[in-house]
Amino acid sequence: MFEFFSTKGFKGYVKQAQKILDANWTGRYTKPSPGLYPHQWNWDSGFMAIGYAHYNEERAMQEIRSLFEHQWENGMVPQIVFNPEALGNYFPEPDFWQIPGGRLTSGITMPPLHAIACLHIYQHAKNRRQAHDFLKDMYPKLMASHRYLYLHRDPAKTGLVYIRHPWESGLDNSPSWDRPLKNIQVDKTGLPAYERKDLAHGVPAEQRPSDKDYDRYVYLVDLFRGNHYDETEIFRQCPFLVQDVLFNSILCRANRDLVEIGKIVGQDVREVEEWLAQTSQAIRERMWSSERKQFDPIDLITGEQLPTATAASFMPLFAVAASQEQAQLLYERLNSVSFCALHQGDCFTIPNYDMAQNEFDPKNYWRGPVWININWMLSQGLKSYGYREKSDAMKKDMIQLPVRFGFHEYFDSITGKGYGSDSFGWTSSLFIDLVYEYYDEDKQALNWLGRGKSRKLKDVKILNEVSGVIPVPAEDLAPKLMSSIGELKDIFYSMDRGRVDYEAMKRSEEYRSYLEPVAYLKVFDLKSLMTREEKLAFWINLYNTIVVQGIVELGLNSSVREISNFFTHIAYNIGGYTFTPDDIEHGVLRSNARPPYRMSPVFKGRDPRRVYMVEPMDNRIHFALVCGSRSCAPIRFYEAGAIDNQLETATRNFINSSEVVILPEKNKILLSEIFNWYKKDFGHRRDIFQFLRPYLDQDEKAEYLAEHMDTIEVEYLFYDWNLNH
Ligand code: 2M8
Repeated sequence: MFEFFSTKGFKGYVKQAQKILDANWTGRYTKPSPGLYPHQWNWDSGFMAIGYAHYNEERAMQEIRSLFEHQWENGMVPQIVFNPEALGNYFPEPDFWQIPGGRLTSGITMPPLHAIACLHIYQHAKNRRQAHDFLKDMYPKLMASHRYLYLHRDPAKTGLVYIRHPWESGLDNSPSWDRPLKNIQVDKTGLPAYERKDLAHGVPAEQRPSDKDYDRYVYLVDLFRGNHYDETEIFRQCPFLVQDVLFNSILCRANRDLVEIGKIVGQDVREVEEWLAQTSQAIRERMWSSERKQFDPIDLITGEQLPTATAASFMPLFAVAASQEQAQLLYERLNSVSFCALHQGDCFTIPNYDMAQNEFDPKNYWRGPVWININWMLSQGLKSYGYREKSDAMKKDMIQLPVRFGFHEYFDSITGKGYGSDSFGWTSSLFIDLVYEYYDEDKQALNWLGRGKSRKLKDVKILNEVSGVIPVPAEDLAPKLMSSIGELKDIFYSMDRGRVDYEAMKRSEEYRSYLEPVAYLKVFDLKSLMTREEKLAFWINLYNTIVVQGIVELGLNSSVREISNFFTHIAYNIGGYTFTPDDIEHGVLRSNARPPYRMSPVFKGRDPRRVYMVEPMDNRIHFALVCGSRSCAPIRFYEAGAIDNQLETATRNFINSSEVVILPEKNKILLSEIFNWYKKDFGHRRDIFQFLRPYLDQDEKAEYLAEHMDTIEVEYLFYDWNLNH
């Protein structure tokens, strides 16, 4: 591996997304969209701040601050803060809410995303001091907002808080609310007069909630204002009280992040830890339906679960509240034709509602389309539980949907067409987050200019050097090595943040026992590898092992590029010879082909290691070598007996991941930098396309490529060198 910065990647699209946010920015907060939503929305601001955190931390903080300036005395953060200068284009506005004291807010709340957003701002801040002050300022406000929920929305102290209006769920007309809303008998004559404004902005009625829904939304608001927003009275009278899976999962995850915030600013976090423990247990135990094998909301009016098949059911993954077994069952459902399976090819993952249900509607708001915010949360959740391929496929869809179809509010899960408002805030901000997180343009640029923090190893560091006599190695050395690596990863992988705790790993007993078989390599007889398959499996596994060990031994925590000569200055002594990762990759596995952008091959002249070259080279190795960064393959153990199939799978997964994106609307294909670096192996554009074709999921994009091989424009993606934690 080596460093090279060469591509434009998503630059233009990031600019476009930033332009949308600039246009929606009011100076204090960002409107979710130019026309349809002219005020400040609660969780939208959280999502906006997450995108801003990457390039405008002032604005990210301002976004959250301005929302919390309108926090109620009881701690509630309102769903909407109205802009007095923009009144008249939305319903319902302050005249309808009639909040005591003439407040310019609505009288309900929304999923409490803000602790998550605040921690994210801090973690990405360039000005750490300022971000620390921000956290200090926000901590008591965030505490008050969670305390409000536990005090007023969980009177029975179950650990689960209730919502009292569908708008509080954020998923307004979700099929989950059909049943409880149907149970509300609305007498039209008793309903206050109102006029919907949401249909006056060019969004067709079929993409919005129905009039019947609105009657019920209004009925509930009327009840709240009639009771002057007294929570005890509302609890007594409200016909809609639901413990929602998404709301409680976000609260649970927000508690998790609030604990971290509290620790950063030196506060006693016991109260939040209790909330966290109580809510995650309640989600796991009380919301789980063992019959349907999913998490369901609980209707507090009937005391029953509300069995619906929405994407909200998967949200305990984001909360990291689901048990491993529950996560496995959720995954099976999430990765099925109901929610668009991996390699299915004729849909976008994941729609908000089960595509196999009769009521599934690919166009209608929260009743079927793909939403970027839900996918963003679920993709993180899946990654936490180790479902990296699915998580990555979702990432690819979240990036390609806005690029191909525009920065819309939601997208058709079958055709990808954008619906609802265009120039939508969180679609733009989360797109920016995804591009920065995964394609990492900025860090690339910094490193290329030599301004990144990198150091050099002076001498080659042999990682398996031990003193004393080494006994004869066990025969199954390679499997032994890999299984101990797997064990290490299992133990030190932190579920809630998706990180490997390399520090703890280094100090552990398990790590010491992993080092034992590595020492044997010194006396390993490389000639005992007879077949091509044995050689391929051995060298790929070894490459992957040395990279992981290098990361641990050198104490790297963000990128292998912290050591500028990482791939040439760590090594194993194997059978008396020194092999660096570059020797293994370019010398052995690429049959001593010249490394890209270098003058000569790694094995020069009569280098005795030449006899171990695997010839002819197999291009698929590029998708199996774990180079310790996020853009390369996930770690796997390769077996001689199965290596052909394993390499096929690795290649297919890579080619259908976010490293290869075909954009028919733009007549463009975005390709992993790997294809650019290894032109020598893959050839030029037509050869690359021919290589891709048999692996690509057979969908309309693959067809497009086949038909436009001569004209399609190629752009290479930024390579993400962040550690593949
Ligand atoms: C939608 O909801 C508002 C009411 O809150 C509406 O339809 O008027 C939802 O998608 C919600 O989740 C979102 O926060 C809001 C603004 O984007 O629009």
